[in-house]
Amino acid sequence: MENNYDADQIQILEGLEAVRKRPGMYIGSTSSRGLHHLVYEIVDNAVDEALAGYCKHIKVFINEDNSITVIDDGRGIPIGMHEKKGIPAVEVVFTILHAGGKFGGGGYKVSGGLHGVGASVVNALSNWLEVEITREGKVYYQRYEKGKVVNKLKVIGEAPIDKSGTKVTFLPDDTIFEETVYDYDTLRNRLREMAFLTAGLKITLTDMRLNPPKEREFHYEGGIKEFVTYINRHKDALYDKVIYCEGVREGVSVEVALQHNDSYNESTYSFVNNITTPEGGTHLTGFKSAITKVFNDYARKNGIIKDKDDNLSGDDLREGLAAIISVKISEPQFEGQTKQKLGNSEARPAVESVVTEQLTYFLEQNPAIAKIIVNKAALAQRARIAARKARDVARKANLSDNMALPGKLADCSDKDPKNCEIYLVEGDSAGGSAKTARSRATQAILPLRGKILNVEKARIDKILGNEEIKAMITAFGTGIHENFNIEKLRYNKIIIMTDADVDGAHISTLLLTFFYRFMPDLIRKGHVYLAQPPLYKLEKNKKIWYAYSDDELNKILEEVGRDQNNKIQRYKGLGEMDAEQLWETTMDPERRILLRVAIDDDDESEIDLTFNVLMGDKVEPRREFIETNAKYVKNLDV
Ligand code: 28G
Repeated sequence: MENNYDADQIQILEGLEAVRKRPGMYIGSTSSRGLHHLVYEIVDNAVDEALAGYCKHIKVFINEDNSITVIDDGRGIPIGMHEKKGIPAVEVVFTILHAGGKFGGGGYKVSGGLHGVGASVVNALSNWLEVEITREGKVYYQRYEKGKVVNKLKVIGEAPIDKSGTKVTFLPDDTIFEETVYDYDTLRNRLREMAFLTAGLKITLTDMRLNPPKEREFHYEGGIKEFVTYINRHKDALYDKVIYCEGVREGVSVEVALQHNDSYNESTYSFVNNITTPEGGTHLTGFKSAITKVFNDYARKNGIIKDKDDNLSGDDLREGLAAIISVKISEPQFEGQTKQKLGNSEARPAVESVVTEQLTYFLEQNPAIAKIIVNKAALAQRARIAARKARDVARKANLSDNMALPGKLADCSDKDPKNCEIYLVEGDSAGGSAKTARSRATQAILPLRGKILNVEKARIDKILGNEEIKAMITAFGTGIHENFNIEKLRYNKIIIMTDADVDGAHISTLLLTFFYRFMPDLIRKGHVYLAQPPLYKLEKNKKIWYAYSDDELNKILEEVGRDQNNKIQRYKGLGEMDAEQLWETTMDPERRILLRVAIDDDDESEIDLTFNVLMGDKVEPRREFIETNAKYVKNLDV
């Protein structure tokens, strides 16, 4: 990126009042998202100073009052008089709305860019903002309120001559933002991403609202190579090395890192100027075509494929791929509804050229790795052909109106989906009790036998051939993937009912993974629930209590007294309850507890990772998710 700053490039557009009138134009929204955006604007400026080669460490603090402090050890924002404006440069940075490279057509903010741009927007939307600059042996200070200067820039102290940097503290304006409480995890995730994207830069985040304060440090000497290792951290990589390519073509700087794992899903994330582009664009297209071309050329040159018809498709080659594509462009153009797709035509050949050259070289140097990747793609190719057949069968089934419902399903009699719910029950015996217990009019029961297929670990042909999965698809009625239609959903609630043990939790997550991958709108629209069977039954003097946790059992015992008349039964599974008990404790809409499964759409990519983690081979992280990740499971007061 450009190193030196050209003052003439700054165009003065309008006053900060415009920002306060229409904040959405500048930061997208005034919701929690916009609130967090303020931090990214300030941190971006510090990161630019790091990219310029002068800043090594950025510290971010969430203060007790939900103000934010950012400190960098860069050169310090210049304090000299700005020629045209006759005020110190730092004051220009914080009080004048810049065009810079940041505001594209219509004034919408479209990208990260050059120094100082965005700081004035943060200032305009803050109750107050204070900046402290250490430079040339002195510490300078200025304060603003709602974007307006409170005091002239003044010297407030001395500093060693070799010390420099910038410190900014601001309190978002609570008359502008709907939400003013910062979320630690949201900031942590973004700062971690920034650290991955800027090799060598150290970023620390400290939450001062806690006692003791919570601190995390992100520092990756390997940059996006380590990002790829992180994506694959709970998976089995197919080979040890992370493949890395970098270069500059026609002003576009390109960095790519990739490594395959043994799963069947692709996790490719693309960025432009450190901003994620979930809809891809020209840089991603360049990457994909390079991958396809280089591997096919390699396979043909080495006699692995001969016929033209045998070409490995891009999808085959990207099966199980984890990759980061990071480009830096001086004037990025964003397209699409949400402006999240890179449009610059020069990015495609830039990425294509860098990846083609360096990947070709890498494969020649590492024939064993080349062979592993090509073999995996060849397997994927065969599965793809089998899957197309299976999908055709599934599609035909989708089209026919009176699809045969699965034999194991005990359907309800009410035909209005609004009133209906389906219980997915672990095991035939619990399924039997549930059939007896249920309220026939509105509750359908589908017993599921044994372990559910892990859709993260199986190819599509096998998934669509699986009996339990076929039974669920036909029972729900919605179809899957691009054929999914929520209007056809036959039940308002889909309730997963498994044993209250680790195996049961595992089955639940396997089912959730299937829904998430094949019919995510079921979860998004709030149709998926987890039943909560009790863990304990306490019987005393002919009276019965059920407890759903150890804590609850202890509370009940405190109340009734701990003595020999207590008969405590620990339920190991649903099968130990008779139909009546199952009804009373877990199925009766008046008494049961249901947890609704939710996806935080703000955080989709992170969820994607979470689900990958969840369903990977390694058992430990999966259990950790089950036991601790309550975020996606919200308690419903029924
Ligand atoms: C801690 C919170 C956020 C920053 C710098 C360093 C320079 C700079 C920033 O220049 C261009 C020029 C004058 C207004 C550049 C210092 C060249 C030489 C810099 C930050 C615009 C901006 N020495 N560090 N901006 N000026 N850190 N951290 O914002 O006219 S912004």
